[in-house]
Order: sequence, then C-alpha cells, then structure tokens
Amino acid sequence: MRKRLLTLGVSLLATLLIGGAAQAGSEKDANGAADDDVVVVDMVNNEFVPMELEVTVGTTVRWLNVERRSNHDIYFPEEDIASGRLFPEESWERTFDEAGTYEYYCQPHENRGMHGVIRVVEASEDE
Ligand SMILES: [Cu+2]
Repeated sequence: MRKRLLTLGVSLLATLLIGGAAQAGSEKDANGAADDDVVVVDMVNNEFVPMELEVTVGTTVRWLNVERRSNHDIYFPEEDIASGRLFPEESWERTFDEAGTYEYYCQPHENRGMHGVIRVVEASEDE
C-alpha cells in the first residue's frame, strides 16, 4: 500500500514536471497546437495587469509576480481553484479549455481590489 502511494506520488510529480516543461516550451508542443498560446498577466502594485483579458479556447494564461516583495495568489471562487502563494518572480499557469467568463482574485488582497477576469472565447473560424 505504501509503495502504491509512493508510486502515485512520483507519477504525479512527473506529470507536474512534464507539464512544467511543456508549458515552458509550449511554442512547439506535440499537438502542433498553435502559435503564441501563452498569455502573461503580471502581478504588480497589488493589481493584475491586465485586469481584464480575453483569450481564445486552449490558451494558457501565466500569472507572473513582478513585485519586489509582495506575494499574491490567484483564486477562482466559482471553481475553488487556487494557485497557492506566489512570491516575487514566481509564476503559475492555467489553461482554459472551455469558453466562459472566469473571475478571480488574490485572496490576501481581495479587499484591496486585487481582482481580475479572464474571458475565454471560441477561436474565430475564418483564420
Ligand atoms: Cu495579492
């Protein structure tokens, strides 16, 4: 039993690592899936920049903490998805595979207006 758990842990870790690597080099991912499909949102001065972002389905959004010292997180209340604390120079990614409006905020700074929204739309067909 213990061994199974360990194996599970290792494969989970491997998945995370592979995921990380794939994200880092996502311009040439195996599916041949598109171009510049990573969009960056900066966290700076207790704000998400841009605060509102529209992307097409399949896009990965990368939140990057560019503060000098503040740490932030990204929390999607409707889905209860959280990044965990991000310290300066750390980042977190989420890929949006379904169209919709995704509101989120930074839990430590929710009351200071650190909110954002990702609008995910279908890719236009005439391309
Ligand atoms: Cu914050």
